[in-house]
Amino acid sequence: MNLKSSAKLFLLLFLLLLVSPSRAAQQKIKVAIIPFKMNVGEELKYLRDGIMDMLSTRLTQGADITTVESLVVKKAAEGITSELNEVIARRVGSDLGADYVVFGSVTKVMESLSLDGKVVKVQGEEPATQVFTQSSGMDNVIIKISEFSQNIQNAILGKPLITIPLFQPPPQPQVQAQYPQAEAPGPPADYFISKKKGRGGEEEEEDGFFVQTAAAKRAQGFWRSQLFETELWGMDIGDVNGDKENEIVLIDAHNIEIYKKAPGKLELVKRIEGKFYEKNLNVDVADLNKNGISEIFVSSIKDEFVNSFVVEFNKDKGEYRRIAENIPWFLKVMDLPGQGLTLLGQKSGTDVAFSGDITQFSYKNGKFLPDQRYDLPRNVIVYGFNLVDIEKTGEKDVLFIDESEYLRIVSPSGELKWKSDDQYGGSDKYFERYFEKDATSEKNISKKKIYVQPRILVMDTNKDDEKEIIIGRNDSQTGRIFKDTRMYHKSEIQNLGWNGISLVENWRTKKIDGYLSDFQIKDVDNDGENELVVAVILRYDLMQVKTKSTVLIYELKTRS
Ligand SMILES: [Ca+2]
Ligand SMILES: [Ca+2]
Ligand SMILES: [Ca+2]
Ligand SMILES: [Ca+2]
Repeated sequence: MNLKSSAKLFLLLFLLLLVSPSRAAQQKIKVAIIPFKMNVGEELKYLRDGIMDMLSTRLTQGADITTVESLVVKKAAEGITSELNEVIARRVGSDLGADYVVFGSVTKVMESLSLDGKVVKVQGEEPATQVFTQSSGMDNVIIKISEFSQNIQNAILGKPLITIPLFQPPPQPQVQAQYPQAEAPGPPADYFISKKKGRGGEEEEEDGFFVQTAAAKRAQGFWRSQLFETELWGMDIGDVNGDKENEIVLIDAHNIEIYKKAPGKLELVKRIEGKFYEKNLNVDVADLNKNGISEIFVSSIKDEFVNSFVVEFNKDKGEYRRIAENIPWFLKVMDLPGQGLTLLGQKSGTDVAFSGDITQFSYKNGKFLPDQRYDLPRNVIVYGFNLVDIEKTGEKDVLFIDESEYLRIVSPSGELKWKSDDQYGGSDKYFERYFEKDATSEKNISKKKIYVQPRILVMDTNKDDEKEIIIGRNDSQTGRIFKDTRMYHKSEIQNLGWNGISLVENWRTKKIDGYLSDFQIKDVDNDGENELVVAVILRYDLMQVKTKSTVLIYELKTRS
């Protein structure tokens, strides 16, 4: 577990402590929580207090339960000299005047955290109720602690134990929506802002405080999906089961889920569980082997090495399976000028995370094989870049987000044509790599976070036969000063066009409350028109404890 997520966990746990209600005990069930045994490394020791705090908060929520003051329990627990068991727990509970005693341990197994608890009724000789949960990886620890705490309460109240699904919509989202509800009635609001410096030929008209181009009028509102109890790290759209309708493919750090757009929600079609030791970075969907079913290209990290794979639905067997795996390339599917959808790859080097030329793959004899190399500037990475024939000369200029997150356009010969004044992209999706001694480190080995920039689209979004550039940006409250501490809380998507000397804004979405992790412009609801579809992580939803994600869908079609 890295420092950033540790700090995040701590912050969340701390905030939970703040909302812990202290009510007078009145005919309430009294519970003593004995500090858990920590079988974890030093770096996770702080978790104990956090878990204890969360336990007592959750225990008392919505139930007539009160807890014995933690310092009092601590003091009593110090007197325990032998291994804690039910008998001793009953004795301690009795001394403290408690009705129930909770004790247990937290154990780190590989990259997972195991929470083992026992709930002992002090009176009588009822056997203890065991409560157990395990996180897969360290990413879902908070959800699991929350589940564990809920189950301790359930055990005391004699209710059945529950499992909070990591990647499934809750039956009814309980969070106060930060967005208009899905299929909300009433007139659609205008969620787009546009500027006067639109592309030539666009009609401009006054509308309130903004001068809008006709393009801006195309987007009139957005729809929000249910919440997902995970961090969505990537998203793409395509017909992945061959029924001629598009599905939406979502990935979190370990799993793939396929949904279809249904009235009011995204409906789960298939969940493809991944391995906890695989860390997904990017997903693209395209039918590159031309069999009528789109493949799912997942760039993934295993033991800090690139280990990508391709999943495709097999119609005969009726199942999704990996048609290629252990691919040592970062993969990306892009719609390139003059050649259409193309699979690109880039390797990882020993001294740099992304090394070597961006290479085009072709499908031959049932295999995706590296083929033609692109001669691109050295610092161009396969993520956060695209090719665009900006001046329509037939030359493919390179558009990319540079190391400082400025957008650059570079000619094929390497000449800088344009650089943005504002920063774009911005990602806190990363993987970690160990590198041999570098100038910035005293040690022989240093660990670095490698951030993966979100996609840049180049396409005609308004059917005027001119391509636009669609790019996302995440805003940070702390700015981008601290390289390893990124706290993005708001985001937006911009549609840019080339006016002959620079890229100018046609329109942008209004600010989105959350971290933009991926987006796509495709026909997500199968009505023949493309939508702008955005995956958002609602990370600052502190009171809710759990990280949630959602998908926004913006209509782009022109309204008459
Ligand atoms: Ca389909
Ligand atoms: Ca296919
Ligand atoms: Ca256009
Ligand atoms: Ca559509």
